[in-house]
Amino acid sequence: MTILSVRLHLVELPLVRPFRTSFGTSTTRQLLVLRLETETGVGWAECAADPEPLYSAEFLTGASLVLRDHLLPRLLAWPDLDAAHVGTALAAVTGHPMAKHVLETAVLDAECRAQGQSFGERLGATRTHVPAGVSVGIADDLPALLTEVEGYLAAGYQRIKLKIEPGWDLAPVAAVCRAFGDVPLQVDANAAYTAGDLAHLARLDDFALLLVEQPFGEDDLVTHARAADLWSTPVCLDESIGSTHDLQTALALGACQVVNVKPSRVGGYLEAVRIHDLAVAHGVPVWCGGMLETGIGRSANLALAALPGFTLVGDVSASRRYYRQDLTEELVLRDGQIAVPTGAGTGLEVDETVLADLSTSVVELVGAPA
Ligand code: OSB
Ligand code: MG
Repeated sequence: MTILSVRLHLVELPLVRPFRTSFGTSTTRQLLVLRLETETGVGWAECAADPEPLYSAEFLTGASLVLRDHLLPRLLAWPDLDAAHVGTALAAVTGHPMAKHVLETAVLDAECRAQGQSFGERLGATRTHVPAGVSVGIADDLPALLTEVEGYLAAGYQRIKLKIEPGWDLAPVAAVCRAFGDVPLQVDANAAYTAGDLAHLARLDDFALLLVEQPFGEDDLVTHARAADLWSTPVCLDESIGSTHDLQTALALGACQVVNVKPSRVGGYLEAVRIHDLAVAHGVPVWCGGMLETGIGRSANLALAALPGFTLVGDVSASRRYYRQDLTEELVLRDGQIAVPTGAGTGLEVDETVLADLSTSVVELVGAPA
């Protein structure tokens, strides 16, 4: 395919409620939306990088610069471009998986739309619906947390994930267990703890959690391996797994028993499928994580989460959990599940009027301005 134009929108969407994690609080989601036009049609993707490099090293301004100055020129220079070769075309650039992800996904979307193939078909989905879980931010106090969790359970969410940090860990877990009995529950620390907290966090074993996600630093596989040995709660990695190679290392060290597969963190859906395949080969269950995506990214996450190795409930929630107005038609929760879109590409249409309204800047990186 030939790339005719590339447009980058900087978008700011209000969140329905602030989302607080151990690394910060967001009241809006700022993201990049990329529209790519080829001779066979259009593809869309969103970049998950945040305004600040807190979750990982990438951030919005950095991602747009590396896209413009280092990634796009390599993509444009690649002969006979197709989605399967985007990774190879960009491989000389070190790091920047979220920026690479947005380019590969837009090419993949354009390719699938042109071929009339859905993301689910392309990636190997075997389910038509995906059970939905929800990631619950750190609350102001325990009553506020219980009210929020109660609302999600009433809506039908099948699994609750609580964000934790030092000072907000055992008490919220105990409170949710006391209030809601044996609701499937897990926690995510976003790397907020250190090896000195191994004994403290071992007390989570009393609550029969599904897993504890990324308690320690991104590069601290050794402490994760000690935790996996010491705790009965399974250890899940998020930030530490940037590639299939990282997963090989983590498995060799015994640093995780479960993996959160987040397409943006690993450079795209094709690498996410390879991670899924490796995990399945090792008998390691995986689930699909998220980055508060709009319908553009979440529709594709649904297709990935419908692969057979995704045996645990993921963080792909309905549009309303995040936004009053999504950038696509709404993804809805029905009987605790969300339907995997069946249309070509990601299967959802971008509402270009809403997109234009919520864009704080629009740059034409390739091709003539509209
Ligand atoms: O660590 O999984 C995470 C959101 C933003 C950044 C990191 C994480 C998250 C979530 C929310 O937990 C997942 C979602 O609902 O998209
Ligand atoms: Mg996480």
